[in-house]
Amino acid sequence: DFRVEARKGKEIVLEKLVSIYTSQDKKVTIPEKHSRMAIDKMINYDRELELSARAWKNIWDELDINVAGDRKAQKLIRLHLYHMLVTASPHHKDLDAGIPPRGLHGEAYRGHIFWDELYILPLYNIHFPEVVKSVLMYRFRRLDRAKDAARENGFRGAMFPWQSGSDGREETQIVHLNPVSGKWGEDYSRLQRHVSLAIAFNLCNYYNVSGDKAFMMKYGSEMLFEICRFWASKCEYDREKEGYHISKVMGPDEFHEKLPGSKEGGLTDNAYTNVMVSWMMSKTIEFFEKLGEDEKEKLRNKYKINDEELERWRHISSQLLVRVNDDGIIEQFRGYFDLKELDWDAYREKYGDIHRLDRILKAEGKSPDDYKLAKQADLLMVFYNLGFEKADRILRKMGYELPGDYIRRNFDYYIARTSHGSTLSRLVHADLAYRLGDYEKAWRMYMEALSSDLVDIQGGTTGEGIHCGVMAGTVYMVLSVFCRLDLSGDEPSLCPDLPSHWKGVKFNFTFRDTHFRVAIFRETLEIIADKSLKEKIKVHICGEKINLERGRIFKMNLNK
Ligand code: IFM
Repeated sequence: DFRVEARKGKEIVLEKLVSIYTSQDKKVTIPEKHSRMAIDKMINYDRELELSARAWKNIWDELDINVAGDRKAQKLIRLHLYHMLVTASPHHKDLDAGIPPRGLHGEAYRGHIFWDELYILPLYNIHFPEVVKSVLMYRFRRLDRAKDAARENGFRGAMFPWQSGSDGREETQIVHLNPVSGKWGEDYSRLQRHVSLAIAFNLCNYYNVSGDKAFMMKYGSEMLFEICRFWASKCEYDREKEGYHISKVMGPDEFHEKLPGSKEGGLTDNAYTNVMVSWMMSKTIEFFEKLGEDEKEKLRNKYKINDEELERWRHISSQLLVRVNDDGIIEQFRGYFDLKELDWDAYREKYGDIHRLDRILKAEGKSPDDYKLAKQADLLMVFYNLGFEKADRILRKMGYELPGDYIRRNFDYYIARTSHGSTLSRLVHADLAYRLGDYEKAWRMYMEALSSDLVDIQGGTTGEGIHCGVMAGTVYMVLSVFCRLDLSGDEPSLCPDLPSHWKGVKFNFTFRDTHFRVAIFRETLEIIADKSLKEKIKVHICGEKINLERGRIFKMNLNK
């Protein structure tokens, strides 16, 4: 209650200053005490605003991407950056929290953590690796729960949950309400065991970009080993085919939960899962082999890793089975090729918006399991995650000889059968279409992805929270696809391929403790390593190896 002497015509201003602390923050033991202390230190609203603006500027100056020649894309990229920053920023580095798919903006999925960090963390890796480390530590703290889950289900290693909350147990729903029919149905989505592959993928990316070996020795390696152990125990050897099957899983395409008519959930040899398991096992072996002898010894003793187990992972990694037809199309899962084709035009004509075809079909008394259709990219995620060359290497290592244009063929085949029922889907297809040189299609899909939350593309889901995967992914795509920034090797590499109407892009990134500023124009590229422990820094620009001198701008003509 305030008692104020009021006078006619004289304005009265009340300022309310609030301070919030949480016991989830490791540095905070008594939240109320911290809040009171903070309030006591506050002078007034204007001063707080000034401090806040300053803190924002420091973060923003690092993260901003400046696009010349496309006001709409620029605004949307900044909108996405803003919403990602209010969800996770360096201020959160000491929190025991993952990044929920719908940010801190709404209640969809009850704040559960899924695999969406796979799309989100690349952006944080290059600016705020401490945030990535903290998100990976959130998983590490729940590793024991994942080990229990593996054990309870008859496996070894660690089986991370598809959807989880603070205690790390599996919290995915087992029934699903179809708003089209008003009926409840079974939900097998917890069989998306590929969530642990996303964790392994994020671990490997973090390690490569940050070079944080101490983290890997103490935490990351255990997670990688336990995830490998889980998958090794899930593989079944087929003597006849001389290869390994993985069954009872779902891929990222949530429309397919089981084979037609089956009473049991899960599919066999989901190509995305099998290829990513192969990738992960070889990556884990590579990580181990690159360590020094002392380090290896430490991990051998601590985690009981021996040559026999490494050999088994090597064997599995080269013998996982997928099926490829005569046209070079990799089957999404065993049995997909036998499914019925859907009359897409008829459904579009009848329903208009068919992005949730699963609900439409179920309401008609049919099952999406019976058709060749997908909610979102599944097999194609392999190429999104690993890039064309690495994915190709893995497939060849697994023993598959594919036609020269098989990526294009698989892209055309699967995109024609995808309804984009997840906002993540357009992002992935836009990325691949651009890399394949399908610029018009790519740009259309990119702009749809970039506008997802602005226009509430799914007709109502934005109100339940923004979509972090597509937000962070569309921002990172500017760097990874339009500028071809590749940080998967030992040195950064760039080779711009800007959208034809863009005049230029400026951005920053950090790779293994060296901070870079980049300005790309239609004809030239400028790069400077402005902060580094090294004096000479190697980068690759359009195939050319460049030795940068710390603090000196390097200019390159892109028309050479
Ligand atoms: O993780 C995603 C999934 O891939 C598609 N459905 C929504 C989930 C949460 O964003």
